[in-house]
Amino acid sequence: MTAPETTILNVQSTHYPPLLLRHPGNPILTGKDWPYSINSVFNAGATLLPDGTTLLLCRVEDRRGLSHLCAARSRNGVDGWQIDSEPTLMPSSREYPEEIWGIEDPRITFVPELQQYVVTYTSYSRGGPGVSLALTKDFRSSERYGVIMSPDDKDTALLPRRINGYWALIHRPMTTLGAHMWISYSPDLRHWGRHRLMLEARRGAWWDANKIGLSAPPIETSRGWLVFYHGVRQTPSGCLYRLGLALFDLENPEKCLLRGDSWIFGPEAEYERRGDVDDVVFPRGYTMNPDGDTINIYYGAADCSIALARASVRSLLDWLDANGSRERRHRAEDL
Ligand code: BMA
Repeated sequence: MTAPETTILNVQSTHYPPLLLRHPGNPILTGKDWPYSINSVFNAGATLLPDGTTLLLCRVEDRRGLSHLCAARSRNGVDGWQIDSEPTLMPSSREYPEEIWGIEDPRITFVPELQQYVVTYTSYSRGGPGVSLALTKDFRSSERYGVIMSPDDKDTALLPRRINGYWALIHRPMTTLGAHMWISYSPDLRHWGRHRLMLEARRGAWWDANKIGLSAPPIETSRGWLVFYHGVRQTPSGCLYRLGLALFDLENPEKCLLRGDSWIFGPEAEYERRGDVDDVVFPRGYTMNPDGDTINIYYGAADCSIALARASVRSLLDWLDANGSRERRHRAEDL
């Protein structure tokens, strides 16, 4: 007799250190919560507003298959969500033709110098997914800059402060070299250059072989930028989206200081394993608790719902010290 699936999964998960703890109320937001008719809600950017309210800017897919963004606000970041009664940011293909097939996967960075939130998101154009940027003070109105990285490019976030006088953007262009994380710099958020390869997908059988991308925006710690990234493993039955961890130099963020070899979080719960796209955990944002250590990580589950997991920054850094290695490009064992 075969053991029930949940038993097998629970046994497996006990072999991993519980770095990210799932909230028992998961999933915390689904399409059923929406005030208007949609297909699904997932992949939300997250931030804290000045009054302590948690704001999620959610990717909402309508029943044509096209996505827009919609804000949900909650006092405790877990329940009691107040969801905008209509889309907060709609694709506007007349003004922005690159948004013809929708806008997706926002990430939010509060930038103290601008006293604004910078939202970077995927604009789905005829040429494929590109990167667009908008500024907002309140998530009610926004100033849209349009496309800042041409297709095929996605998985972006802005660092919250300038590095050596320049804004820094992490992104994931698809090139003939593969799907790796890059960083680019700009004097004004509009013109981007000095493109540098930041983190490479490994090769062969690795969990993060061939395709990786930034997850939530980097977390600034005294030791460096702590970065969650996703690895996409192709299998005969589809892709597996899992989460890994790396640390980058504070003043030279293209320099990787430590990279974990194994993934730290992967699809295990039923709502992560089964959905419109099976086996996907996809964090897009986090908020920090007043203790300065506990983070609330909001992630899309199976492209169908939004879930929450908690982690300690100190424990993540300890794990990297114990399980990470200095990143060496083209390590012989990876090729
Ligand atoms: C990625 C993005 C995400 C999505 C994921 C899994 O390429 O499109 O929006 O969650 O695939 O389908």
